[in-house]
Amino acid sequence: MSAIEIKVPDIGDFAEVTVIELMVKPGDTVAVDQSLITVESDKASMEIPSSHAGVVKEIKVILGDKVKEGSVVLMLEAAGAAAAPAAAPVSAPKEAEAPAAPTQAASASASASVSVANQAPAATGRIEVFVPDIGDFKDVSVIEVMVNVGDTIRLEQSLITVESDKAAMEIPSSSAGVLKELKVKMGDKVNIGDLLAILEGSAPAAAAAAPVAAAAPAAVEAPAAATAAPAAASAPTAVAAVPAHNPTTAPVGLPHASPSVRKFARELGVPLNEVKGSGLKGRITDTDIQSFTRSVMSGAVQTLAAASQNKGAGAGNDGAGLGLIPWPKVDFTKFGPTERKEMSRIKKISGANLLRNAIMIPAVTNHDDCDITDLEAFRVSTNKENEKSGVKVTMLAFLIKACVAALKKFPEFNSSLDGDALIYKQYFHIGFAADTPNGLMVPVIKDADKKGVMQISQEMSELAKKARDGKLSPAEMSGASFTISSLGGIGGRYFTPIINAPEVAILGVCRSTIEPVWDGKAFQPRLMLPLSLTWDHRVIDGAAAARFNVYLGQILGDFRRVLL
Ligand code: CAO
Repeated sequence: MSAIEIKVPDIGDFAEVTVIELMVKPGDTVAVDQSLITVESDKASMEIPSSHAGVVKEIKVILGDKVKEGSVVLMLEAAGAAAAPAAAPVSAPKEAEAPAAPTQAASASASASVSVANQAPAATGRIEVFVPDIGDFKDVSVIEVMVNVGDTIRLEQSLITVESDKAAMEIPSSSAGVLKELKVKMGDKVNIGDLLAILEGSAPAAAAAAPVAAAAPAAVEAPAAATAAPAAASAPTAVAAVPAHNPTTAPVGLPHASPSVRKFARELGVPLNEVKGSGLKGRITDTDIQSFTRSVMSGAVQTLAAASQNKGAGAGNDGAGLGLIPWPKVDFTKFGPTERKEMSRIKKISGANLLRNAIMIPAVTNHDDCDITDLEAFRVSTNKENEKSGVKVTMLAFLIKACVAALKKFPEFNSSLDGDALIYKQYFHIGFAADTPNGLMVPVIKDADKKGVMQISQEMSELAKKARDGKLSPAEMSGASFTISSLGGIGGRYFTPIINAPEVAILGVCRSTIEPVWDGKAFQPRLMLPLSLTWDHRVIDGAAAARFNVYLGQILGDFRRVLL
């Protein structure tokens, strides 16, 4: 085994390129021709492949570094037969593989390029634009068309983006004029010399002298290095990939991403221009593609295409963004008379929130019953005593106080997820679901730990009235750290409430009923309250949820336990 330097090979007539992506790390085993880093010039991003197989010992570049031919990219411990023979060091791929006097060739091409470019804007009349020399690549795919028929094209303006398996490159126009016809479309395979577009030139007549030369792409304009570059494994894809024109304009509207990332996005059907890049200068990385895909799959975002498909589909997402089959569209009038009524604004808003919370939270519900016989007797007698005060103590107010005690004992139920961390709230703001003519609303009792049952009952009745009258302020509906949804006044046994994100749990309560409960000697008639606790399994375990319910039941059974 021997350590060898892997250097940037001949990258054509680019003096310096920027390292925009590191694709391997120390310890990785790399194969011959495996891409190591991605570098970028103004026009093309290109992956630098390894000329040898082996294990990466040390990376010699960091993101943002400027590198050029000969810069050391990394140290490799070469392995087995793939290792370079000592006589042909990897550090000199160009000399070893491209002996055809690259310096002179390159400068010859540069001057040819200049002379042609000088003539180019002079073209008039019909001008054909061809695919220039794109090195020794064949059948590169058109992955983006950047202009439309009728556009006025500047000299050097990028017309299309093509992609080989190693490099994405923009093909600029060799002439100025109005685009009359585009001869390629997305997905076409193109080669050097293919007719790309037809322009109508508008420049001075001097151009007539060499219209074909101006439009002709290939031999004259190509960097000679490209033709000199052999097809060896370590051959500098960049050289071959760089389009003939020197860049004069920055790419417009093209998302920044390396060829492998573009390929990855295409495989997943991710629209690259909708992905926010987190890399250097906003470059889109593999991780960005993965996060975007996850967000779409979870329903957190929609692609623009899915959004426009769903437009007009009412409040609902039709599931296209999740890869589900579309929502059934039925002509109900076939089956009987119907009437269409718009949903209330509140229903539309809460519907979208409920959908997100139902899909995104791995929620589980634990059901339990607790004995509130004594508590109910106390509540009834308290209300009798306080009849004249006008404040009626409700079971829900006791539930709020009992939940505060349970939240103090099990603080993760009073938390929220923040990436990989939990935010533990040291306040106890309890939301309660209120049924209103316009739909479900959740007013919040702030600092419930600091308030007595009487005060909570009074605030609840005021907030519930405001909710029914549609007069709740946003502040009165925000900041909850835990929510209770009580159907006790209506009926039912158990249900599975949906967590009100970013909270991590919600308590559902149904109607209490007298039931026979075995006390060890006999069945006793006891008032039993059904509890349904839904919790976020990312934050809470089933055992903790069962303990929460048991503790809550103990408190509701005997409030003196709060003092313990
Ligand atoms: N068991 C038995 N009786 C109960 C009870 C329970 N768990 N909870 C309340 N009751 C009784 C009350 O004691 C009251 O009886 P009286 O009139 O004889 O005193 C009666 O039911 C009505 O109570 P209420 O519903 O007016 O008062 P509340 O404090 O229980 O609830 C509020 C207030 C605003 C939460 C309630 O009116 C409400 O809107 N509930 C619906 C919540 C909801 O829609 N949840 C579902 C969300 S998920 O879609």
